[in-house]
Amino acid sequence: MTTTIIGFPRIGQQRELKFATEKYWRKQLTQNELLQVAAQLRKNHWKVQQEAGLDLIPVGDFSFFDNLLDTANLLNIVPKRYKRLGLSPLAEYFAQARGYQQGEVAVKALPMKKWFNTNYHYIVPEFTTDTDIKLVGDKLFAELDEALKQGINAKAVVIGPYTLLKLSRFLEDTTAKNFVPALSAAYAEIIARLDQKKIDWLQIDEPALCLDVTATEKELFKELYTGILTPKHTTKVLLQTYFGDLRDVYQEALTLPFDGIGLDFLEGSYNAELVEKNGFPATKTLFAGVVNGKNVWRNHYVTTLKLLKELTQTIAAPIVINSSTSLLHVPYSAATEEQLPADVRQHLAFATEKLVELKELDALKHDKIGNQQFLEKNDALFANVKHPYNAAVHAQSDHLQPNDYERTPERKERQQLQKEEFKLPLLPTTTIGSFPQTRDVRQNRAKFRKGEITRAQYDKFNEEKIARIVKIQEEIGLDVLVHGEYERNDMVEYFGEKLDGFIFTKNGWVQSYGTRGVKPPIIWGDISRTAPITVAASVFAKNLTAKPVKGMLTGPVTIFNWSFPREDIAPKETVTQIALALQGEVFDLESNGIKIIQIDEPALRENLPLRKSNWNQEYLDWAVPAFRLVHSKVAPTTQIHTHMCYSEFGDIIDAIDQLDADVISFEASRADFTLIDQLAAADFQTEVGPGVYDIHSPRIPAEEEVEALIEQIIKKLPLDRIWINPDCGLKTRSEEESFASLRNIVEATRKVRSSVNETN
Ligand code: THG
Ligand code: ZN
Repeated sequence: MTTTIIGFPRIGQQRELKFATEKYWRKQLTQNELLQVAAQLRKNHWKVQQEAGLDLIPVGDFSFFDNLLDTANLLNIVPKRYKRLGLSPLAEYFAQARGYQQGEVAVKALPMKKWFNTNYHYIVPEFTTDTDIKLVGDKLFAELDEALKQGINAKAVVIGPYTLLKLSRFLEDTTAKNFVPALSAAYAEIIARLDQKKIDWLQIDEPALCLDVTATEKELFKELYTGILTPKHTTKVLLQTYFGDLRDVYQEALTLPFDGIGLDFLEGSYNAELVEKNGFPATKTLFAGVVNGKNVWRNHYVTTLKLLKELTQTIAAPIVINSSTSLLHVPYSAATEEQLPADVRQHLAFATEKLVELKELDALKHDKIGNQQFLEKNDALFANVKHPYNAAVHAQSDHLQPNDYERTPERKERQQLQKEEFKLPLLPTTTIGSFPQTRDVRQNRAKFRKGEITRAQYDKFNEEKIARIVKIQEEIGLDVLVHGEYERNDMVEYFGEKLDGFIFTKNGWVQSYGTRGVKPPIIWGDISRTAPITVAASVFAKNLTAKPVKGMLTGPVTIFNWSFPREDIAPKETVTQIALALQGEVFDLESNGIKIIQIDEPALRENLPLRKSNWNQEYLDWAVPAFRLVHSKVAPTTQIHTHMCYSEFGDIIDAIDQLDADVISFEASRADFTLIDQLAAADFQTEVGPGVYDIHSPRIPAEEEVEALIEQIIKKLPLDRIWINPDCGLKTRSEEESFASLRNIVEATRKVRSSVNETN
């Protein structure tokens, strides 16, 4: 049997690619130097895979920013406004990913979106009438040459045309259909080039086939691949799917002349049934995704071998043992996490450990003599695992009653009580919570972590920051203030660190977008809160001002979704434990006089199952109650806010309303009013703050511009249920930009208020 993976993390064990790229952006590194770093990283990563004994090694999975952007550029799908800049290919590539500004010339970046149900983001390609698809790029072929020279058994990797079309934007009345012949021709040409290089396999990634596929989309899929696979070729073509099952196009995939089909047997557990029911032709190779590319736990060999055995018994086709997804979604190696207790670390498998697992599974599959020992060792690991058990947590979660999830009185009545309580002006203004994490703030944290300053010194610095930002917010004239979140690194990592039941890596970075990464906490035991987390900072801020100060928490669903979850218990159980811990924090904030509490759920949307039919049962049915559990027992006059961003919310508006928060702020500054129209149409009951300032852009919105935007919003939504705020936290912006923008927002709001009052 053969082993392979779908892709390998590319940022480097020490995030070398991140640091080199950012240096290049700051002009501290030449293009050549950056290219050198990248080539060295590829070389190392291929070597690691080769030495681990992997048979087929992916090439083309490397990227300076994003693979979908790479694929678009390979095929000349580059909007004119970037081409017009006349830059080098690499600079033009980064201009699309990050925007470009040089003197008067400014071009915005292409939009970025969540990659399926992961925390990775892709760049959205754009098709217009003048998009001229042809194979122009050299990246894939140059990387293959590098790999071949190094003696690597390379499997070429690209993202497929179906997924490309599904994730792109179509402007100027173009549709996906317009581009089918040109795309088919271009992919066929890729295969022809690989033929010349005598590449054995081309892996075409088509995760979008695991979404719901309509009849029209099915035709699109068939048409694309009939065109691609018809010309004669010797390089074998693998249709690689992941993140779900192939139920809607399984027959079509079998019928089309693919040489291999890659199925994810973990997230797409239904795939096993598909194979069993419909068979799998002996003329194709099955790439069986059995080692989890999205979680950090060791593979349980007994279970995996059982699945592989069933497959071998059902089908006559050759089987390649594969990861279930690219390993992009897990950190590089657990071997260097020496600070973790050995009994915990032995359960972890990051990217490099997963390579070993693939090899061991392969050996076991062949029943080689002497292998029994690592099967037994692996089994013992699972037999002896001890996730910390917290009886008090179970006592609490086992006794939850329906009314623990019901807040009373109903929202309409609360809205009245809260208007009397806070006496806020019409169109109250606020921020999302974080203020810029300036260099000194990060340095202070770094010093504390290294033990260079004491806890008291660390806290004092942050208190001075809080005092300063409270004053600045008062001066700007905001109505509901925040403390600024200077004490937080990441909104999930911070809470994970304070809650019992999580473990942390030193270097477990996972790419989130471009050069940015996150270090997801790992859920290891039952979760509980041992002490107040945010109370001191919020109360400190509250005591400095007569205005209301909003307490800031990350919600249970987001903490869960942005962590690596346990697999021995259901998501519902873990998320309930997190919710109960946060409920304690909410009570403590409330009893310490914090009467407005925001519980952020930016990641609520992203873990929705890929198929709509599974949304409720598999997800919303536990996600929505978890949020409600956190806040349902507060006083009617305590105002609960939430915040969401990074996604489109149109199709889950009802679920959001059912969170039963009093106020929600949204990322909605894309200047089109889609979301606002959708909210109006759904008769949305939660008070809403649609973002009026796009914090992802360095541009400061003019007062008139914000005023015009607010005028539009108040025409569409009930006036007494609108809040005015930026569209996300200000953490990544400069203070100069943030303060100027907030001033303009507050001023614009005042103007609208007085014009509303005049007409009334
Ligand atoms: N936290 C977590 N996941 C997230 C976000 C988050 N996923 C979605 C979205 N936000 C992704 N956005 C970002 C934005 C900035 C950074 C990471 C993800 C970032 N990272 C620093 C870096 O890579 O240099 C690391 C910061 C650190 O030292 O902790 O700036 O907010 N969990
Ligand atoms: Zn946000």
